[in-house]
Amino acid sequence: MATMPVDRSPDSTLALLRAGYRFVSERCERYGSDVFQTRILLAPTICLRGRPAAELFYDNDRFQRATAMPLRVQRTLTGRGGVQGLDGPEHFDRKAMFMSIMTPAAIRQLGQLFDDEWRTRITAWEGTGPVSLYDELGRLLTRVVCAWAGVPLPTSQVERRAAELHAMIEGPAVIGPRHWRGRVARHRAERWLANLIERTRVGFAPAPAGSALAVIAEHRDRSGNLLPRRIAAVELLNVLRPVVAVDQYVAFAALALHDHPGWRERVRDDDEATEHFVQEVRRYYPFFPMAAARVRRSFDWQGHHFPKGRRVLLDLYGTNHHPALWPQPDLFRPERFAGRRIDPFELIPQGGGDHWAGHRCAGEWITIDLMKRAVTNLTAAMRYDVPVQNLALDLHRMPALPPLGLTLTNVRRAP
Ligand code: HEM
Ligand code: MYR
Repeated sequence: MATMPVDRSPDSTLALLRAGYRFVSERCERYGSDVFQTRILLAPTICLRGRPAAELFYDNDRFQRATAMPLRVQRTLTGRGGVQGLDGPEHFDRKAMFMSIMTPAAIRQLGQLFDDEWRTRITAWEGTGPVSLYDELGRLLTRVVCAWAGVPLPTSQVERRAAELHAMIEGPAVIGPRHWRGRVARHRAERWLANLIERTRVGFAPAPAGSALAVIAEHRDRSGNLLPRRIAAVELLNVLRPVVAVDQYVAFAALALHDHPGWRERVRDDDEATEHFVQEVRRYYPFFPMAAARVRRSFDWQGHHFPKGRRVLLDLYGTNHHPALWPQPDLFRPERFAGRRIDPFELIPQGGGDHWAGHRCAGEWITIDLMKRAVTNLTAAMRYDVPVQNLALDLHRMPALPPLGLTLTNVRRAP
């Protein structure tokens, strides 16, 4: 049996929070191994990166999700009782509920709402002072996703709900007030949506057929039971929150256009170039750092023992930057995608494997579609300046973002 390298520190939780996106890769480089064991949250934890590791991690016979997600992540980002923590047939049915919302027509409809809203907002941005792209897009996407999902949202509530959704995304991997803001936000948002689910079910808040609200409110499990309203709220949040999270990728796309201005021309009227650009933004920029699972039954792999119950973390960011998969991984080069088949275990910013059978992100196609539209809006629909500001990405912070969320000035409609 090969010995798995072991990180000897008594506990690495703080080291992980401090090191951020490079935590796993730094140790893999030190040990010369894409598998090692450390202690996180006071328990032995196996960390993995790379293509073979990703393929292993998405094997449902070997791993489960029940009890895998740290509580601090559940209390902020994911909630409790939702699809992320389910296994087997229960997961399959719940996931099918999400996938049924993601039809090509529905994705197009969301995209059109996004484009319409973006074009309206350009007029509002014209003639105002500096615009924080992350904040503006957060509000814009909150309005758009609620309209699309059938969730009523008065204009007076947009700011507040956008702030709650942001707080949930910003809370899981920090200690202190920012974490607590995430918890409070989740509590409030779940209460809001549990109420809405209830009113929808009794007919007081009718939901448009096929909308996320209708699908989730009416979903029945194998025994014919509706979801408890709190869990239905968690699942509705699993649609609203991550669509708003696309604002982070839009800010990254704008940052990439700023740092690589040659691409502004290349993406114009070129769907393929836009696609490569967006895939490279998803590969290159740090967002969802790692996925968590537990060993379902003991097994050996590549000479290493994986005991039943052990927590395992798959480094998504590290796999997207693995030198064996991506030559010069730390250069932003969209052309690397020209002629490259997208493998389900190599490019995994939103998880790997199969969308229906496993835990791969249900919203991956939505994300790509919205990002492509954002790139087109940034390059063809508007003009703007990027004033001098600190644009350094802080890889120590999860999620990472330039300090002011990318400020634009002199925004105007394209001639
Ligand atoms: C799961 C990332 C956008 C809905 C996931 C996972 C990741 C991820 C890493 C977990 C994979 C795993 O556990 O193996 C992202 C990123 C996004 C994004 C970076 C960019 C903003 C979206 C969107 C939606 C969505 C737009 C819905 C409209 C979901 C759902 C799951 C999920 C429902 C749970 C799937 C399951 O457990 O089976 N996402 N996501 N995500 N995502 Fe996303
Ligand atoms: C979503 O809202 O589901 C998509 C985007 C979330 C990004 C969150 C980034 C920080 C998460 C740290 C989680 C660690 C999981 C083991």
